[in-house]
Amino acid sequence: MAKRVLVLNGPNLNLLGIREPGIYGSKTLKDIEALCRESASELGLTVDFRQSNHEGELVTWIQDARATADAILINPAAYSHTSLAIADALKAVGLPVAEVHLSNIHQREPFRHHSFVSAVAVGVLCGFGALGYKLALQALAEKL
Ligand code: CA2
Repeated sequence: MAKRVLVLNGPNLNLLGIREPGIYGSKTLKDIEALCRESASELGLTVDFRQSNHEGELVTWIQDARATADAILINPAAYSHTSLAIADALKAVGLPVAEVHLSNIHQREPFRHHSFVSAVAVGVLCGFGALGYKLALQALAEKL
């Protein structure tokens, strides 16, 4: 059976392609979803692609993934830098996690340099734009 990857996107990523293309590129979240679906089918994976502006909703989806997914790809957006709840949930489910950021968070403001999620991720990709999602799916497919 095809392995299932839950792809989670955090707050404000629904605005991609509409504002700040200089930092985040011109692709919309719909474009990134299409890229993930295309890459997943090449890799023999299925993706469940979601976005939320609410920390608790993301935590609930992560908890539910115990029964519905084999791995998690997450761009936690600003919650990367603030949310112990998301990091705890990811640790609790025990699935392989890939963390993705469109921008290189280490080239940006100091408050973006630390992510609570990184400590519970198998690996982290940042600075490759939408390509990071594709690379992360490849890495998770290898891992699975
Ligand atoms: O580089 C990334 O992918 C980030 O996770 C994006 C987050 C930011 O808080 C992280 O530090 C790095 C921000 C997502 C907001 O996306 C927007 C898109 C268009 C316009 C405004 C915000």
